[in-house]
Amino acid sequence: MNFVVLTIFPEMFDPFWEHGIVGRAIDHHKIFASTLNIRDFAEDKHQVTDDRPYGGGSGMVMKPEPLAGAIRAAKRKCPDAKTILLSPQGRVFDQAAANELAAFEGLILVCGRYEGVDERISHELIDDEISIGDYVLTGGELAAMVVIDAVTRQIPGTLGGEDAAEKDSFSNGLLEHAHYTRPQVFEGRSVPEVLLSGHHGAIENWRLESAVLRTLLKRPDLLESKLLSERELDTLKKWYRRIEEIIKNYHRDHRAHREKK
Ligand code: 4FV
Repeated sequence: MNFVVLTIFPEMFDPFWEHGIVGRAIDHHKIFASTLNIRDFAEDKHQVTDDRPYGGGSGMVMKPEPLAGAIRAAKRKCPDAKTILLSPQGRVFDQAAANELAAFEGLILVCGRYEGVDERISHELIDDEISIGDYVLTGGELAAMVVIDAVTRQIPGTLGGEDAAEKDSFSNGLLEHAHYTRPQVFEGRSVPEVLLSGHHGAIENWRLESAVLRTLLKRPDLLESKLLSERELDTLKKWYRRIEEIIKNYHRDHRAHREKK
């Protein structure tokens, strides 16, 4: 995977290329990453990359010429790459998009600034538009880092264990189970016994239940949009019955309580 980032602030990426999973993936040549400064493709001596909007209004717009020059230079460098503009108008980025983009030879990531980029760039030179969320950033750089980070994790060999990415949140459409590490007791709270049992079957069951319940409590929308496995469905039914029983017992006890009064 070859990432080419087009930005007027390439220095923002220096620390990003040097740390964590992305930094190690670069060191181990699992991914290649570079930036192109859009300013270097501005034709005037002041390297201007923005101008006032036609039709008036506040803010500035990124000029098409420097952007076009930078994109064409990146495509020469990485002909099979997909060119992506990071913008609030894009499809919202998620794990499925990260998995899909990880299959490409390369990604050219165009970072806008100011109010946005001249529309004629989107038509001619952009293959896909991606948004990291429904809010407005001051620039596309942070969005590009989010995409690079999530896509890099899907490149085989970049995470510790081979299958680490498969066990991720969202990889099976559920949130991840709860995680614990030493000490066994922290401020009076101990680790669930089953995780100390060494009984892999029981641990796996516990983790499935933990993932299903956390998803039910925190992101029930994910349960509604996913094809549930037998075991996931059984876990939900078990808790459905449990809750039914609690309600039934509550009414029974409440009735008894009311009748006593
Ligand atoms: C954005 C987002 C985003 C819009 C104007 C940069 C800003 C400025 N990019 N997901 N949300 N971009 O807000 O990707 O040029």
